[in-house]
Amino acid sequence: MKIAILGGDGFCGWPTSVHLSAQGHDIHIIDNLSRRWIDTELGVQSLTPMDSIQERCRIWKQVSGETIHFHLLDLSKEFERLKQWLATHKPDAIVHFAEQRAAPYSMKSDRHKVYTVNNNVNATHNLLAAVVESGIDAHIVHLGTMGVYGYSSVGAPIPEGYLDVEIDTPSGKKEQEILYPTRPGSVYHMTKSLDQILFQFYAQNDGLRITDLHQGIVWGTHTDQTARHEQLVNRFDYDGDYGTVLNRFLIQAAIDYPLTVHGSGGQTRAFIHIRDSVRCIELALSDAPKSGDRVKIFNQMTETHRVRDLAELVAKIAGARIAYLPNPRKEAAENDLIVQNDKFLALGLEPTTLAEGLLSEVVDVARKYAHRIDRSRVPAVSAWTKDLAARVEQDP
Ligand code: NAD
Ligand code: USQ
Repeated sequence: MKIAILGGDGFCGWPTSVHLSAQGHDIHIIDNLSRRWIDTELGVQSLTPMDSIQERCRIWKQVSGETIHFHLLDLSKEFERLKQWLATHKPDAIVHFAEQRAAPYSMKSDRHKVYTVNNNVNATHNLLAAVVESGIDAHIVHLGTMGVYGYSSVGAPIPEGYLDVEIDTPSGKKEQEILYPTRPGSVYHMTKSLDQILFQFYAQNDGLRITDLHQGIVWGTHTDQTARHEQLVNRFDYDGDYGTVLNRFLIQAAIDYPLTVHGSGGQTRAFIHIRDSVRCIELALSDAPKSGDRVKIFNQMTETHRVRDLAELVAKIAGARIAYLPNPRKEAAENDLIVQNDKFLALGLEPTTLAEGLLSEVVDVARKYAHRIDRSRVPAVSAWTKDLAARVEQDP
């Protein structure tokens, strides 16, 4: 297939690009490199030394013999160029990763809220409108998030996208299928909830073929393909805005920094290793909906864990200390989370569990690159409200 990977320079996009290229697909990365600019804005860098996207593609050609094409394009601002690109290249499938994905970054200030909404909602809507206008029949696979549901599973598993509800009407009870209700906990997660409505509309109105993958927190670094050459290494964010919780704990342990648990650490979240994330995208591409189908929704996660349990596990493996800090986020102090993920298991996913992957990740990656860590960038200082900001700043 000819596959456009929107956001293919990012943490999930790059390993997906090389994985699909290795399988013989014709890969075209579209990215505006905004994530690299945000590193500059925040004064941080990936734990792993990342080459430019052009250099990564050159090394990939050398290692694999396959070509990955790169196109510099801003999805949220360059609608006409996007439309022309689609009409000219006619991809069979489009994988859409190209959004601002950090909840703390989206809550940093009013400017960051506005940027995140403008960037994410316009990127998704521009893509959908451009696919309709160019008349192509590409299967769109979008990376959504488990967080749209707000982690309140009311004791029942979160289903894969849809819920059957019974409604009282004057003529008696009627059954209706609805999108599982969203309750996002950050401006970033809110944009993913809005994306869902855009997808529902374009599938129903224009017959677009869309799969929405509600992904949990991705951990790990390498996949089989990124491990083939030092210069193909994946990015690894550890700072207080972009670093996700388990990857942060791993590098904190490597530099003897007390593990930064927010509040009591009673938050339960869904997780998936980057290797499984890449494989799920391959599986979703092979199982495309037909035109006229409702949006196909998968829960893309393999395990759930409580944050303090993760901290205790990393502390045990790596001998780290744990610090329980005031939580800069407005979120439930404790929650349960049960998630259905039967669809990917049925398609053949064999999950990498924390138990297997964790030790090598600590040793191979976190310790190898520990000298690149700026300790001053580790604290998470982006607060959800002004009240919480005052508490975080007072934290010694
Ligand atoms: P990332 O920030 O590393 O990558 C996103 C890429 O998209 C970057 O290369 C960025 O430059 C590009 N981009 C952003 N806006 C763009 C625009 N307007 N035009 C063109 N390119 C643009 O993020 P990631 O961790 O790779 O996440 C990818 C997707 O997966 C996101 O949509 C995210 O919401 C979703 N997701 C990520 C995780 C995770 O733990 N990393 C978990 C669940 C879902
Ligand atoms: N947390 C800590 N200590 C830290 C960092 C985080 O205790 O140092 C806690 C947070 O308070 C939160 C939980 O860990 O309760 C998860 O935080 P996170 O930053 O790892 O994940 P999150 O903000 O939810 O966002 C990440 C990705 C996002 C993706 C989402 C999947 O950045 O793109 O959509 O995971 S999910 O959480 O399932 O919505």
